[in-house]
Amino acid sequence: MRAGERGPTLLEDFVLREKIFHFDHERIPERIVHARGSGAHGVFECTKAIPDLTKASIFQKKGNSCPVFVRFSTVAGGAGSIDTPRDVRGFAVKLYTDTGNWDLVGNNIPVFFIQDAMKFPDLVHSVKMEADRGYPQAASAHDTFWDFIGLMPEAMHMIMWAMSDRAIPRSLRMMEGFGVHSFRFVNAKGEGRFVKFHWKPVLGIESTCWDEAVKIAGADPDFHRRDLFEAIDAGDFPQWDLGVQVFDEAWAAQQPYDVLDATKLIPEEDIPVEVIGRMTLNRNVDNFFAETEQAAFLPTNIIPGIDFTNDPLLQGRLFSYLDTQKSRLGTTNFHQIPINAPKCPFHNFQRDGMMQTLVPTGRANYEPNSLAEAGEQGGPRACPETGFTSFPANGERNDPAQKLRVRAELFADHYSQARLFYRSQTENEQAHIASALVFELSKVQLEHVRVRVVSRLRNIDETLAKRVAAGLAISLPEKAKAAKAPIDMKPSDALSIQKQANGTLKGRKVGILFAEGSDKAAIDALKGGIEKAGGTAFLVAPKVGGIAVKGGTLKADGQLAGSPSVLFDAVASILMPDQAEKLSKEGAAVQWFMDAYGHCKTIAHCKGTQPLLDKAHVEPDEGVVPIEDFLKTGVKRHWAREPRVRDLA
Ligand code: HDE
Repeated sequence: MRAGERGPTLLEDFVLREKIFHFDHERIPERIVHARGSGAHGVFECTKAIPDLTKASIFQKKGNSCPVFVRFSTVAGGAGSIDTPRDVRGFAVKLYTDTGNWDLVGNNIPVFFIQDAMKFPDLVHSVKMEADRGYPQAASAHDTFWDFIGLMPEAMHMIMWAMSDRAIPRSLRMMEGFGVHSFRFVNAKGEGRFVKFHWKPVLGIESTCWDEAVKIAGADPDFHRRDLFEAIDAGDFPQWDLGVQVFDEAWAAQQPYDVLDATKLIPEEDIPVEVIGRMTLNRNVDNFFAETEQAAFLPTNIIPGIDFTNDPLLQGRLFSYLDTQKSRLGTTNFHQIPINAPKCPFHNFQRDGMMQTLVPTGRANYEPNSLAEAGEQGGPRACPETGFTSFPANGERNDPAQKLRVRAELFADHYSQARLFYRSQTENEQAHIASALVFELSKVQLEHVRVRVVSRLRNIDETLAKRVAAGLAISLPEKAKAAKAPIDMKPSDALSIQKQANGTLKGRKVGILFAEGSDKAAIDALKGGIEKAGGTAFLVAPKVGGIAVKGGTLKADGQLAGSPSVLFDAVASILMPDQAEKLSKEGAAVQWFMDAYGHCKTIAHCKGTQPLLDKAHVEPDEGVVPIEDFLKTGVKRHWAREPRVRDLA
């Protein structure tokens, strides 16, 4: 859209702007590793039930099946690099089971370069393009990689695999896959065993020759992606058997290597691989970006019956993948993207965030809640029978600790210090707590919620509970059962604000009210004294422009109606009687003193102010002082006054 046939393009052309705007943002950050990948959908079927080993629902019955999504990848190259470099291949499987997504994020090599997650960024930095020159792309044949490797003897086993023909596969359909780490199977009795996962290609394992791989890179950089796509398209569905090596701690303890060390494999001759399922890839993606690119694999996606071990490499991964998806997909709600969303019902109290697409109903978005007691939707509950629970005993050598979702015994004392706090307050402060509770609970509409809180107050202080119950006009409920009986601690003055009040003017703000005819010298003297003591004086008058006072003219900092006494820590007034008389018909002026009095502030005044004080019902007390005594009295709350302005019962 332009102004005239050959005129300037109009900003109004939202069609142009929206199209270009969207195009400008079509890319997301590529994966820091495994950037180049190819994905496909399929199905997994259990071919042998293993309920003795795991309670995972998918393995309970032969024939159980679930949809899967698989993404194969190279590790070092960028998203647009070639398919056939010498490299490890990623073999990431997402199984959408009926108890949630299980992501088995493995490689085509059963061991890894490093033993501990701490070294992963170093490994990846060393193999990627060199930092200054930005090359080589998708290749490990360069200084920094081999420098790092030479300094990391633990990498040598993996190097054997990476330098073997395994690292130049003929086809993605002809690669083995490995979970690499020792994972754990947990059965319904709660017994745990170690498990290593293997994917065995039905087509067998096949590799290229190095010379071939190099030539293919030029002839068809998409060799593997094309091969996978075309095979599935032609109905020639690739398949893998899922095998497991299962062993226990006693067996592990006998081995000359640590089963938690990801640079070690378990020879199949020692523990045979038992086949328990078969995966068939039978559907290409409809949209590469929406599915393959947005697929977010997380080793933390596990299901009841499968658990982690203390493998330090695995433990690091448990953090890393969640974190990386946030930066790659831009939002904590990446789970909601169709390729990542579970295909079984799921519930949680996670809410909001960028790109939220779900519209949860009801007000239950926290746990615990008792909304259901009032017939409201209370939301999901943790279910120890069907939900995920962590395997408690780590069971590994030198690790006597138990993983428990618990709090230590003494944490069960919930009341002793609440009682200490309440009992350390002055009478006024206790009254404030009681009225705050009455106010808050009076706003609560769910009767049982209100009653439950009062029943808990009885564990803190019986009089407090009684006061609140009386304030709400409800009968005192039964005392809530305390997990641990509270003890009486010695009250502490440091917990009370009032017991520490010192009357200082430092940092405090004093409002000084004046009007026509007020004594400028007295105002200046008061202001000077306040400032000298570190406070601020703020002049308030019915009008802000300069007004005639005794001794000259004076400008106010704020107009009376716009400068209520709540803005000040204390107030003072220097007024001629006729002006005070006049102001006593002025709501803002009367309220000024009424509030200051009601809020227990120091009120310093000259004699002339009296008519206004009378109108505001300001009664004499130790906080209502002649103007000359203001600096001596200081800025504090005169709590002794409070029972006269408020019912503290
Ligand atoms: Fe990964 N790895 N990794 N990794 N990994 C990623 O996650 C990481 C490791 C593997 O197709 C990243 O989503 C750390 C072992 C595959 O989307 C990142 C450590 C194994 C894929 C990440 C490891 C893998 C990734 C980058 C050491 C084989 C591709 C983008 C503690 C068992 C998944 C992403 C896909 C991807 C971190 C080690 C396999 C950065 C910190 C060992 C197949 O989170």
